[in-house]
Amino acid sequence: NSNNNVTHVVNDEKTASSAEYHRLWPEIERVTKEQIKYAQMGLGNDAWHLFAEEGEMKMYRREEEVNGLVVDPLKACHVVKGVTAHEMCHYFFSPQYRYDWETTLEHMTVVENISDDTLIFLQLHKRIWPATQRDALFWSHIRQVPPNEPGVRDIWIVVNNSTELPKHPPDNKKCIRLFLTVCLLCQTIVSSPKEGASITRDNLTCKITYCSVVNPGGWAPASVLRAVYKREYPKFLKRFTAYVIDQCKNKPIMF
Ligand code: 6CM
Repeated sequence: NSNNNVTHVVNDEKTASSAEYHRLWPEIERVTKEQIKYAQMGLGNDAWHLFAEEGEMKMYRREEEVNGLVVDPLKACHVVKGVTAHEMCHYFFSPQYRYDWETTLEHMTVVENISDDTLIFLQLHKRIWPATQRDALFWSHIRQVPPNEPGVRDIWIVVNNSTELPKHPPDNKKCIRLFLTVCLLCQTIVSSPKEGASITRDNLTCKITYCSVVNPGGWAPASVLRAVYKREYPKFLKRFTAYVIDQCKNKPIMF
């Protein structure tokens, strides 16, 4: 275990993350940087198809298949008032809130605690008829990202990316392992309060970008999968953002 080798590092500087001594660290670093770039480029030049819109929320997808399996990439943006990027990401990352907002879950466990900002989750998702049930094993990493535009106070991201663990091999009979790469990138914008007044939640706007690519890992009927995604992704983003607003409303602001 590479974590045992770190005691010789005597350093007063706060390290960015204690996960940096973990075997997965190079991958976490690479995928996180890629996801920051991917989320920040917006829709880029690719042909995205708007499939759901409600208020400030817009959801786009591209129809893509790999070996006959639907892997449609999804990008969504949303703007919510009264919460910070850190609060949004905190509720998305932390296991103790997951059952409150994640409606596709049957069961969830943290199988490895790499550090305060990096966990490995094993999740069993609800079965979608007529397909075999799915599970997912993925690392999840939360971090602050330097702001790159004037007007943006801070940026936070959570990245979820499938991984493997010898202790938790896929069953592939009663349950098929799916593969996911998901990110939630949030920006805080703070409007100036009236002269002399302090910042309240009325001054906060959080801009959200959510990106997801899920490979079902084995056969699943394309039309059923696309119908489930079309219904479940908007439901997820609305429910999750409403949940965070509700959780935060009577708490001090967490920047
Ligand atoms: O990003 C989302 N959730 C995170 C935490 O759980 C994580 C998980 C992603 C799993 C994506 C796979 C979903 C499809 C699995 C089967 C769906 C069964 C639906 C049954 C409903 C009754 O990144 C939010 C994911 C929102 C997915 C719609």
